[in-house]
Amino acid sequence: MTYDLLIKGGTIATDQDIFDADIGVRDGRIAAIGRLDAEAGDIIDASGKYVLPGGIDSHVHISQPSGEGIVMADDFESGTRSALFGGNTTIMPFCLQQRGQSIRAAIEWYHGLAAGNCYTDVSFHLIISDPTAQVLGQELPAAVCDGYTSFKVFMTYDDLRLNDAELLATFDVAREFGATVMVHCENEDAIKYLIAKHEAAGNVTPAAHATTRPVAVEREATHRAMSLAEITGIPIVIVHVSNGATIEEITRARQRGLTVTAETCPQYLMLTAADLDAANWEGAKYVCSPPPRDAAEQAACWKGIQSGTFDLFSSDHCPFRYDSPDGKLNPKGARNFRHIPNGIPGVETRLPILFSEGVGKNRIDLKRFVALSATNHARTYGLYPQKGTIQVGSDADLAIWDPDHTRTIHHRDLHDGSDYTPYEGLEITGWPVSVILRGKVMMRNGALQTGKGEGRYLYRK
Ligand code: DUC
Ligand code: ZN
Ligand code: ZN
Repeated sequence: MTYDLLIKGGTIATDQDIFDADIGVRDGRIAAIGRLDAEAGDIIDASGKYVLPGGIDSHVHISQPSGEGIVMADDFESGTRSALFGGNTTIMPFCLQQRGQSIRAAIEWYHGLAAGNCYTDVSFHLIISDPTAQVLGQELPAAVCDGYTSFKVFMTYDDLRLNDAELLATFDVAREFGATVMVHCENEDAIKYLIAKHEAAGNVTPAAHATTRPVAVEREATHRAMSLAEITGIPIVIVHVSNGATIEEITRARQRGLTVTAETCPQYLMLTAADLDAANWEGAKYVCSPPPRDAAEQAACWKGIQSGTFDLFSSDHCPFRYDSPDGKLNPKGARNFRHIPNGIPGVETRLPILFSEGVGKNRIDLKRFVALSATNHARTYGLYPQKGTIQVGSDADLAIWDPDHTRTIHHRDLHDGSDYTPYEGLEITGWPVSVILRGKVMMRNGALQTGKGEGRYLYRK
């Protein structure tokens, strides 16, 4: 048998090129690309379909400790299954170091949750919430050397935020050991001040989540994070950018010579602050940070996607059940926006939304879709060219898309552990129909082909 799997007759796209060819897969890797007439253990007819690199979602929260009484709606099994059905073959969730916890303990615990449960490959970012001398001097360098080469830091949330001195010290470790830093940019003191004002005025509905985190809160923190990166001399990743003023800050920093990678997410293209004002506290379904803005900011984010300002399009999948005492409607969250857990599900709908709204509506071409959905994630986080492209020698991680298939998003058809989708009722043209992970057909014509446990952990250089 020449190939284990042959994918015939499809249109292949990478971030550089679009062409018609077959793909031969052997031992989990792409062995040949061209007009291939050879024996194969399995053949997929991809005529009329696009064959794309499997999606890489580099911003996903799964089983992350989320405060007393609050439970994330996805574990590794449901989260990676949902990712798979959304055309992904790798996701990058966050391994949270809780205050007082060692990095090693956090990593071991998180591996325990992932092991044997994944439908996609996974690789962890760390979240550093307690940058003690021991953490910065020993634990973090050791983790980076072990292959945990990226971490996120927060400028907001009491139990996560780092002050400027802590950010600088953490950035210095990243520079010394060559790690990649992602920053959640929102000014916590400004948010606290605005929350107190809103509460004093009795303004505590979900809509207040957006008005206590206005654009300036994000723009100022982004400027500060980039300035601190400049002071320490590191490249920086600004995650989940929601608006035009922040994009302008990023553009200016780049013009000064700083290396800034920028990410946006579907919620900033498809939702607005008006969604948080939905009746009967349903606005809680859309509470995420930074919050969705307005139509003008959506347009600014689309422009950033088209112009190349944004390198990454990620889901920021951070799922909580809506109608549940451990989710959005927890006893306190059902009465005050301040206690609604921040985050929305989206790992399965990220790529269909970008395909339908982006490629389908001629806002971006297929090469840019591939760059935003897979290749740039692999390049940014040290997985390229093993992942994120279609070339001989790369892992055979492939998603076969039917560009003409139209279906409306309903949560009942999705595969995550939440009880809603923020995109209920959105009509999508273009869905992944089959997904291949390292040569194994995981999903075929919309049907799961395997049990959990095929996904592996990816250590990075
Ligand atoms: N930041 C994230 O990146 N995800 C969800 C919540 C948050 O604040
Ligand atoms: Zn964040
Ligand atoms: Zn996130």
